[in-house]
Amino acid sequence: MIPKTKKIWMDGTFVDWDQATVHVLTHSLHYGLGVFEGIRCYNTKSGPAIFRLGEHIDRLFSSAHIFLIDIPYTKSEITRAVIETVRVNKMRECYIRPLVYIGYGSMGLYPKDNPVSVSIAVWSWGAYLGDDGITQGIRVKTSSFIRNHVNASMTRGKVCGYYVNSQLAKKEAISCGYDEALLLDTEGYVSEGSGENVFMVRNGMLKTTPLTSILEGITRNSVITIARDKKIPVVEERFTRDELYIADEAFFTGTAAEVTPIRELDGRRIGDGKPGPVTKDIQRIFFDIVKGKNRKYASWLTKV
Ligand code: PPE
Repeated sequence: MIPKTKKIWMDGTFVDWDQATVHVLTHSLHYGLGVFEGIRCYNTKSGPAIFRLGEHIDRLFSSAHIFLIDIPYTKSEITRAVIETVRVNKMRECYIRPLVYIGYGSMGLYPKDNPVSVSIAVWSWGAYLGDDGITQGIRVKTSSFIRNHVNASMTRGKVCGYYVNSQLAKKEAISCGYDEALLLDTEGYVSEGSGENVFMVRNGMLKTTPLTSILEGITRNSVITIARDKKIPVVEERFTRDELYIADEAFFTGTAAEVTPIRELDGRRIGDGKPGPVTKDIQRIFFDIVKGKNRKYASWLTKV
């Protein structure tokens, strides 16, 4: 169970956690069309700060745009509501989940005039893949399930229903004794984790998958920026699972997963089987940035 907080923002008003309910005929619940974000707020020495809030709000609206959903609020209203939700719950550090969903009205796939609703919840969420995952690295399994084709799902959108695919992969990986799944695309190239983008290090170069079949991760973008600023070459190109097997280092990125090293894939040790120097360096810089200890990237933080 996630720990309850006090209030959840629902369509402009703060509702008590236990009262934040919807009708069982809520359209999104039946057909999976809703868009959402995952954002983190970190405790810094000058108080709580939200990481790359503007980019997350932009992506929320882009997701809605792709799916022809009209969010009945402006970007600045949602931005203010996110900040306010962190504030009223007196959170110093938390995960923030804005959700845009189609409400109760008509049934059937075409939701004609059903209302579009927005909720924003916050809660404490520690390391997504465990504290040991962050420090020691995780064990990953290539999934037998394939990432949605780009013309089956619009991968620039962060859409509720897509996570059915992710859950198939995640459940399979866990049942086989692994920590996380790696999905391939429809052509057999590496795409991403169930809820993370993937990177590898080989011969001093950082490589990540191009944006075709993956979510355009904001952590991915942050890591690319950090690496380029450090003069580490970064390429965005397709690669195969066996290139990952022989990589020197690999890691996942995501808001929830942050920067999580991968120490094993499909029973093959990656590099030395522990977080490598480039991964550790990027991880350290990333955590310094989010915790407000790196002035160079101060513009990535919005004070609460
Ligand atoms: N790919 C997928 C499929 C994905 O869900 C995420 C985030 C990412 C990449 C990384 O994107 P970004 O957070 O912008 O760096 N997954 C979110 C949901 C996780 C969950 O279990 O819920 C997250 O990390 O918040």
